[in-house]
Amino acid sequence: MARAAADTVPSVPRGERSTRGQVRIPGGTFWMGDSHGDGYAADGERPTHRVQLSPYLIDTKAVTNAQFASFVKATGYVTEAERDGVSAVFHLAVDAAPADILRGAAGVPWWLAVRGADWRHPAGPRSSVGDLQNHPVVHVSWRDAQAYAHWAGKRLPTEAEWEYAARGGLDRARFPWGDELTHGGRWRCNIWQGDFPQRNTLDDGYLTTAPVTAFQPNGYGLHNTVGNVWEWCRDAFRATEYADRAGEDPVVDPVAAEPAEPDDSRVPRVMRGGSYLCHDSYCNRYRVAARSSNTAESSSGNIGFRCANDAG
Ligand SMILES: [Ca+2]
Ligand SMILES: [Ca+2]
Ligand SMILES: [Cu+2]
Repeated sequence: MARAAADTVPSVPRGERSTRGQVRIPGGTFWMGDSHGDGYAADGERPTHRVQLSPYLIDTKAVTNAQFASFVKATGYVTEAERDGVSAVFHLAVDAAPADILRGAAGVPWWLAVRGADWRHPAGPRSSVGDLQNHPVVHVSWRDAQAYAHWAGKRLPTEAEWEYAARGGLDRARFPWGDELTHGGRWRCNIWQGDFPQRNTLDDGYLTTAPVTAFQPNGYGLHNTVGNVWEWCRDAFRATEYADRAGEDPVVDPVAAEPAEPDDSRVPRVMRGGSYLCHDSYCNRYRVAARSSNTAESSSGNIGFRCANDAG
């Protein structure tokens, strides 16, 4: 599905600046990264370091199917998954004719390439978003997310902005609400319960996406930062990013250096927050410090995004 750098996504008109659905995050300094030793070394969640951010705005919710539909209706935008004709769907969620189920991905057999899976058909051609208007849009690439933000008069958050907002004012906590995963036996986010990847007990109520306002918001009013869907951030991803910042204290408004060819579809871009597939047995990235990435052209049924804005 890789394509040449020159083959960029369709351009859309720049929208007038909009702060709709956004909350103002006051500037401040925080400890960025994993203070608990929970992370996978290869992800580069350490060293922890102090980051100082200017005030900014960020969406309290991930972009929904209804919102993305408005964007598509206004611009005629066609997503990368639609142009490719295929996207990745979790095997227990697939709703497609056998002939449309193309193959499993190497090393991650629970992901199936499904012909006709896209944002309108998140589980495959037989599915729709009719009942999922308030769920996060998925099967959107980083470049699709960029296009939406451009049109909406917003922008993607930097990785540092995402983490600071997800922390909700708590200092070095593991989750947006504190250090304990559950509270009185109740789930506070949408991840996986049971035996991954075959049996999900649905303790939290959801096999795949939950509505964007499911579960309590954090101290800044943000819903579902961890769990539900991964969220694209603006930055290019490098596992050595934090190590490279060593010596700066605090690091002020960090943004990863753009690669030589920023439009290249294969540039790895930061994703944050983990998804409904996260489970301690194989992927504990449902923590505020957790980092991951995917190439700018990639899409799947568990990647979405939320937007940010300068404080203005
Ligand atoms: Ca779940
Ligand atoms: Ca999320
Ligand atoms: Cu995960």
